[in-house]
Amino acid sequence: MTLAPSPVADVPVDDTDPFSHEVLEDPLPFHTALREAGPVVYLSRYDVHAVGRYEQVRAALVDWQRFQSAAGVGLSNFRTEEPWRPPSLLLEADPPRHDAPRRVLTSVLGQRALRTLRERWTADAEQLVDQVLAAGTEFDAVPALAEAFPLRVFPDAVGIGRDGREHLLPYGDHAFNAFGPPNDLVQKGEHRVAQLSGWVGEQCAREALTGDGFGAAIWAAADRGEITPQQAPLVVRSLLTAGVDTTVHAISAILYGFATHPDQWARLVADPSLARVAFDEAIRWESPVQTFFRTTTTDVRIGSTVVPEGRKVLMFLAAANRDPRRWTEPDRYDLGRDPSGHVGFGMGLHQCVGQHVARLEAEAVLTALARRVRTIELAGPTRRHHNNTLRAWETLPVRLTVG
Ligand code: HEM
Ligand code: OVM
Repeated sequence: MTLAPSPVADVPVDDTDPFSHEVLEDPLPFHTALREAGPVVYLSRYDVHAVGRYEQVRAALVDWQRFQSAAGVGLSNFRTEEPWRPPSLLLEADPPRHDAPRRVLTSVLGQRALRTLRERWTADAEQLVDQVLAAGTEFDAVPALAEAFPLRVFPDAVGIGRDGREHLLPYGDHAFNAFGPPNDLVQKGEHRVAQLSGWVGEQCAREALTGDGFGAAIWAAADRGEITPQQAPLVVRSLLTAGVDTTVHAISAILYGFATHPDQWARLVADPSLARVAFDEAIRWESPVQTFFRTTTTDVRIGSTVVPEGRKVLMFLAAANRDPRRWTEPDRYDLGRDPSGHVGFGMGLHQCVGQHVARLEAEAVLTALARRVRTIELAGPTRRHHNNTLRAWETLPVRLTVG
């Protein structure tokens, strides 16, 4: 650790590339070093400041006035760089522009919509689990469950057509890579980005959407004047960007948690009402969305360091979610703890507006599995999927026993 000059005090400097394959394969040692180095660290590789402790990550998340989103929540600074697509009206907006789209999505994804979906998704999950188990008890859980369930229910819930749905995961994967630096992970997506963006854009038109989904509800809000007709397609785009890969990797995280903590699976089987805690604890423990950036709107003091105005700050949600200053035995996947307060969905104004959708999907799958599956174990070598923002699995071979 070296120290760099700063107006108030020396700030710890780290030259690690957090978006390198080495760190993406196993980010935990870097997260520990970041938290240990201090409340804020300068990442010389990217000329940004970073926070990894729970207290500072949470403080930045809730302070939207001094840590803005409208300059982009990735490394790229929209004040000086052209965004790769028109910015999100939610994620990449500050008040007051953020307010109306946010109100619309809060209502569209609210209690009433989810009540009707709960019954349908519970039945869909039972059916999928029956299908999977009928085909065998040893399989790769990523395609068979983690990808299959969200792809079975979410595009229908939004109301898009059947053609081209295979574009959803690659589009989301690229969007989450694009928050990072323009490294090989971004480059590998670039040859397809025009085609993928074109397809996603077409799905957001009123004519492309069924009459009864989230998409139609967003257009209905435009008809009522709550957002403009120009805004409606971009709000639909937010669902298609943020709503698929995230839930896929969250379900993978849950299955990996249980496969490596068999005592916790026994607990869930004995008490299926723990499905909700199991989901939030998995979000805390794995943090499927690992990081987001903010941009300072003024000089901001963090600890004894002043981050100047207009600078990018990288918030490590994943490091905060395992900060021993906040969590006891943070590395344990433990259904006995209260995971509330984790920052895996963010916090404050931008806190995930789709979290109840994600929770409902995961609860449906978990409840269906808990009814039939006695034990889950890993059945072979696992492989990570690397993404600049997401913590993900490519392969999770599992062996189940049923009874
Ligand atoms: C925002 C994570 C699922 C839609 C966020 C943020 C996080 C996050 C960390 C905060 C971004 C920030 O503060 O800058 C996750 C995780 C998910 C998940 C871990 C799965 C377990 C979903 C789903 C949807 C969705 C299913 C859509 C149905 C959104 C949108 C925003 C958002 C639109 C922007 C909200 C705003 O800026 O006001 N999500 N998300 N997410 N999420 Fe999710
Ligand atoms: C969006 C959005 C929101 C959350 C995450 C995200 C790609 C995108 O509004 O487009 O990641």
